[in-house]
Amino acid sequence: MHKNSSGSMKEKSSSSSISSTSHEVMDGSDIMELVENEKVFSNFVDHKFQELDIDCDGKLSVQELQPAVNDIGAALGLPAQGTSPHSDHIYAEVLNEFTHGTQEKISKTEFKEVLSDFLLGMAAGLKRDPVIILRIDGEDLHEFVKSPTFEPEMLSIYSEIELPDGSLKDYIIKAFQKLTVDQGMPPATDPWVTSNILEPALESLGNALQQPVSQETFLAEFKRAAENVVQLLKEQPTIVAHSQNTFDGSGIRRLLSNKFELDKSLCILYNADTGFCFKGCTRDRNGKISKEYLGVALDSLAASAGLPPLGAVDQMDDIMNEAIKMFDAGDSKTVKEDEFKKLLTEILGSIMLQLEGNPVSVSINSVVHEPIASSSTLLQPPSP
Ligand SMILES: [Ca+2]
Repeated sequence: MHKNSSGSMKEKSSSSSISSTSHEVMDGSDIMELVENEKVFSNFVDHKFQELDIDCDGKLSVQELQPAVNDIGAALGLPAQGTSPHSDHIYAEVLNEFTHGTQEKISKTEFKEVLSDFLLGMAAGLKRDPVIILRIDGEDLHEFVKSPTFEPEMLSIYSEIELPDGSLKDYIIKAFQKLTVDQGMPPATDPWVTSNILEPALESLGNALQQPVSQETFLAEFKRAAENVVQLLKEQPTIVAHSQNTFDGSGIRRLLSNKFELDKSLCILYNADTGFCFKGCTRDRNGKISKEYLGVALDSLAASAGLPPLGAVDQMDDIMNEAIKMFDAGDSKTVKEDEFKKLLTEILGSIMLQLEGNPVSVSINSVVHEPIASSSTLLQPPSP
């Protein structure tokens, strides 16, 4: 597998539930090295800045910052801008970090500060939840299909599928979506996997897919489809970035137990100069803040509390929205700033208790079509 020149991918030495023979780990240590080496990082920033400063006026406009914002998005694993309101919201936040919410041009110093913050944040995230790069070439899926656990596992998946009017094809597609990289299957919902692997694999089953749905037809046709998938993966191995993130509330506990850090985080929400708090939130004539903004405020605190951004993980969205709803009760729609901060702290506390009782573990698998280190030009070392 491709390794970039700085060797940011390292062989994973510890044991892992992933059985694939070909996998590598990104743990952020190389990003850390880049940012902490003043000389190398300055050189990196100079190069990036020059590349972005199209009109050479020594400042970066909102327009000129776009490629950097897109790169950060790609490095965070977001889909392209404009494909989902959730991720667009995060792109807007990234841009806001650079421009502090204004439309003004920024200097190289400002650019360097924000870039360094992003990269360090990214490195810390990778350290906590390393990303494992898997090359899925059909071998593991082949093993799975041959193994004695194949039948019982597929029957159990079959019994979980609820498609009252579904065709045999619908059942098989659903079953592929339920397989994971552990069984050697790349995420079947990925558009590239759907059109290059899954659809051709099913097409060659032809009329067999017209049969009525039963345990027998499901097992037999799924097996044939899986064998086709093995063949297609052999011809077009798929690179998948896999990470396992556990949200257990420890990040919130750390934040809440450190008053200084907490105040600092809450302060970010409030800009003393303008009298405005975080993005888009304004106060009414009486200086009160609408409780509608609790969600946005929680989202702004997410990173420092070890939580995913709202919209990124369904199970976490449910927990966070539930907590907001719980404290959003009461008649008054607006509250004073102190009360707002208190509510926010209580929401965090409630999410913490919930996660400590029932940690949420999510497995994130995304297909990368190029070696990950070059999928974002942000992390490419400057050319000599
Ligand atoms: Ca410029």
